[in-house]
Amino acid sequence: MSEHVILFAGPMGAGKTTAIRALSEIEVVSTEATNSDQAAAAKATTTVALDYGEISVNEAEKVRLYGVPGQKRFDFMWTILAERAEGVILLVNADAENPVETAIEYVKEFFALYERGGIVIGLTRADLVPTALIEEYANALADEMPDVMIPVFTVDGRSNADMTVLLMTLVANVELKQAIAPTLSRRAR
Ligand SMILES: Nc1nc2c(ncn2[C@@H]2O[C@H](COP(=O)(O)OP(=O)(O)O)[C@@H](O)[C@H]2O)c(=O)[nH]1
Ligand SMILES: [Mg+2]
Repeated sequence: MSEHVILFAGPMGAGKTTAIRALSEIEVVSTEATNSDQAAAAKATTTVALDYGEISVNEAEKVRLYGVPGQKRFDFMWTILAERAEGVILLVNADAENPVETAIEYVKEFFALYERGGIVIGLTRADLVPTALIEEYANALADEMPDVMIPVFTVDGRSNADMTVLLMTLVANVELKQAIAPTLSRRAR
């Protein structure tokens, strides 16, 4: 049984927990940590969660799904998981402020995973805004990082079908990269 480790990242409210629940074949495990950083958060407490789910692609392949908190102050979790992660699904809520800028910010933050396996962007909550054009995201990415290929989809975080398309696109990218990696390193020698 081979396995993939995939992260779900993105701002709070983007649908990470929901998406992992929509995909997972096991009951999702969520660990909660209470933040008392009063300076950063106006609320008395902010709950952050690390979610874990699993899905099998076929009899021989399992995908471990980890939802990681978006806030930089929790990035010790990211450091721990980053060693094993092969790709990241960035969920960005289209109904938040400046979602295009947010998407670019997250791509930069998780760029190491682009190089290792891949990044895909899922634009969630697009049903709640009059226009959410994926072209805007694709164009902003092309301006900012011309040589980078990151697929952008509109998805409903609650939909198993939508999330499966997004996940399988990423897994395909990861497997392609792993398949050609030996060829590339042979060529580099
Ligand atoms: N209308 C709509 N609601 C969504 C969509 N995706 C997620 N949600 C809802 O958005 C809320 C926040 O999702 P959650 O998974 O808690 O976000 P997280 O903070 O990233 O874990 C939940 O109430 C979800 O049901 C979507 O595509 N459309
Ligand atoms: Mg959550």
